[in-house]
Amino acid sequence: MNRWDIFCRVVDNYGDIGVCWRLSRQLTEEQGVSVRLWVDRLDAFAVMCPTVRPGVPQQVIDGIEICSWVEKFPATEPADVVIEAFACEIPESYRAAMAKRLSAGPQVPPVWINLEYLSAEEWVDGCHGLASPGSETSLRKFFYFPGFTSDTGGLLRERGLLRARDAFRQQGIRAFWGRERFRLPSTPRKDIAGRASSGTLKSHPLGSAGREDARELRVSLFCYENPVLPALLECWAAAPVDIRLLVAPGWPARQVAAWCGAPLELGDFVRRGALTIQALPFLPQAEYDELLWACDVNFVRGEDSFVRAQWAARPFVWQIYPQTEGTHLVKMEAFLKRYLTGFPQGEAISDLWQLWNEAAAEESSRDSKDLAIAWKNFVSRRTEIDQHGREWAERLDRTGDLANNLAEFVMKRRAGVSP
Ligand code: TRH
Repeated sequence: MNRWDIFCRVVDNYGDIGVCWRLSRQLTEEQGVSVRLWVDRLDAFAVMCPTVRPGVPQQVIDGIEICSWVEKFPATEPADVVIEAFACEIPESYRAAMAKRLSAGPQVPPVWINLEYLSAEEWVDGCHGLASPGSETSLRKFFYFPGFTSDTGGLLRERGLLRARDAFRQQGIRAFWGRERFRLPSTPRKDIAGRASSGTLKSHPLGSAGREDARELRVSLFCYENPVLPALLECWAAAPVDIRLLVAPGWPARQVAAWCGAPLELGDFVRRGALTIQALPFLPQAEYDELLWACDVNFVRGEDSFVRAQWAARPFVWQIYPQTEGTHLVKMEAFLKRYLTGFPQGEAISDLWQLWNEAAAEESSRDSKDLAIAWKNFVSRRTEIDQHGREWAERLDRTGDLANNLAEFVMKRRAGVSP
């Protein structure tokens, strides 16, 4: 029961490894089990966890054995619990070794789990924990769904996360904004003055000193390609309050740079009108959490940052991972239905989210005026959304956390209890 193998294929982006890494650490630290994490792209993993050495096939980090998942899979004894993250299909030879262990007799067979993607759709409750059909006599694979109700596996949430968040807000914020990478220098490092625009480039009026107390709106940006982003940037540049935009690398930085008309490099900051843009590096997961706790509004995407924004309990805007035929929009609606229940100002959230996501899915017929209005409504309801976010996080907290629920689920399967 104590040895777990987690298999992760990095499809694209960072969500798959982000979830697997978080789960591995939580199982190790909180459940006291020993985890081997098999990853096919150590280079992608190293972006998130710089202590990972991509060329090293086996290494131990934070008590977790990180193994390179190579095509020619090495012979190895299967673990007691085998997690296939997001239907990544474990190697054939490994599966054969699991079956061998099953046929060997009195030994308890491994508990084999497919950890699914997160969805708020209603069918998830009925499918969570089911075994693959027709597998009664052989190895059974269980489908484990994260989710938002107590009939699902819940969400990943480290023990003490909400207490750490609250303590950070009380005592840590000032020091956070004073850190080198978040501090603003007194003059911009990049001159985009040549760009044809109605705005002006200025140095930040306050420089690095006193920023913690400044009454600017701080917004973090982590998104996919999004055709309405330029319209939002225009809207922020013309805003009546100062806005500081903290931009993640990759798609966010590339699109913001295109709008600025110049590359946005690490440590750069540019100012146009009311908007100050600051380019960030890819942060370690724990520091990214702090960024979400520290900002007034968070733009997040995919799965893991979306969940972290909910634990941060600050107003957030989600760009869901785009799928063909608008399937993702159905999933977003399913989430909004749960999230906005009992919140009378829900339209302030759903209007902005819909524009942010629909426009990315199709050539939007709606113009930037719609977006400016939606943003204005959203930001003017910030206090109510903030309060709602806190209540929502407390509600989610009561459904327990995924790592703990998973450990209990495994224990029951071992004891022969049916799901
Ligand atoms: O990177 P993503 O777009 O991942 C996506 C989704 O998971 C999607 O569901 C999946 O199908 C697809 O990948 C293959 O977004 P996500 O899920 O938010 O993952 C990003 C991870 O990166 C998350 O763990 C947070 C982390 N992160 C940092 O650690 N530091 C950072 O600076 C940033 C911006 C993110």
